[in-house]
Amino acid sequence: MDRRSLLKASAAGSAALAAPFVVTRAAHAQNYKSEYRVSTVVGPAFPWGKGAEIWIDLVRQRTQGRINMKLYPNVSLINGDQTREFSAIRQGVIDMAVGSTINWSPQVKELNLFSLPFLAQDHAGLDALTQGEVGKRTLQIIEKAGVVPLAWGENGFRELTNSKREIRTPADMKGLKFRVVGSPIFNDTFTALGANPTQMSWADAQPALASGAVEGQENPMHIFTAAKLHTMSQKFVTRWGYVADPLVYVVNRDIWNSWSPADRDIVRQAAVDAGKQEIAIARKGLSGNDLGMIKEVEALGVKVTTLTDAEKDQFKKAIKPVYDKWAKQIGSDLVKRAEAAVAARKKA
Ligand code: X2X
Repeated sequence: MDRRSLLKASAAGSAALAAPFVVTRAAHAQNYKSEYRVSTVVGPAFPWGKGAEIWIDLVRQRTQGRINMKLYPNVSLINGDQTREFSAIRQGVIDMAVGSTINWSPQVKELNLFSLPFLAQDHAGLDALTQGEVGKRTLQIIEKAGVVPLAWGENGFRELTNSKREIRTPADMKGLKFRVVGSPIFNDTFTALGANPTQMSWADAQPALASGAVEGQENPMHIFTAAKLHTMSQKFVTRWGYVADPLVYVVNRDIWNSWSPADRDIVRQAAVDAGKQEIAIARKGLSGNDLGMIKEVEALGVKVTTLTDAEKDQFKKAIKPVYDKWAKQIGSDLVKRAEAAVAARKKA
């Protein structure tokens, strides 16, 4: 072989070898962003933020860094206004998120399903909802609303806390000022219970609790401890288990479509894996024989009251009109299926 044909041959060889890499790298350069912004309300000190962090790490490892996600806690991409999160994901202001159905309910009314008081009842009931047909339908509704859902996570059962007194009956709530999340069903629920609710973001809730502008709030126990709500005069906790707050791992549709099918599979599977781990973290100390979280809260000088079923019934009775009103708005069919799924659950 003379020098020219040798050069040609080796050029062809290296071009053939390099071609797939050139194509993928060019595709990445064109379609893949150097960073994908992941929104959450709270950071990695909380199970919720930790669950997002696990997802981010799994995707980075499994894509060898092709998909580089970064956590933006405190819904900072939308200045803390958590009820705008869903619209922002849809519009591409946010690329990806691990979000609460509560915060997305103003845009997707069916998601109020999970805020129907005393629907899920316990962890098995929540699993019966999210892991069954109702969960599938809910994810389809999110998809139809323009965002790609991948997996479930969990914030947790939202318990009642306040600075004034032990709450065992609706009468104990009378006139107390509660911060509630910015989804109108919560306003209706607390009003029906005789309390005085004010809607505000989580960012505004903490200074309002600290100053005494509001006297109480509702959030899962892990939020209570990680945000140190006992330092904001929250001396009474009532475990009433009225709302189980699931999370959903999602991606903006255009971002999703910009990835190769193989990368989409990786991101989806990583969300499923991260979600499972996150749910275990969210339930730690709060399920089965492990009630360590309750002891932890009591050790902070907080009185923790766990309602009996008979006591819960009084609350259920008081909020029945709210339940019925919202069941209609959510869609009676979906609500009936949800009630049936919970009734048929395998109790732990
Ligand atoms: O705002 C809240 O209470 C929180 C942090 O639980 C949610 O985002 C639903």
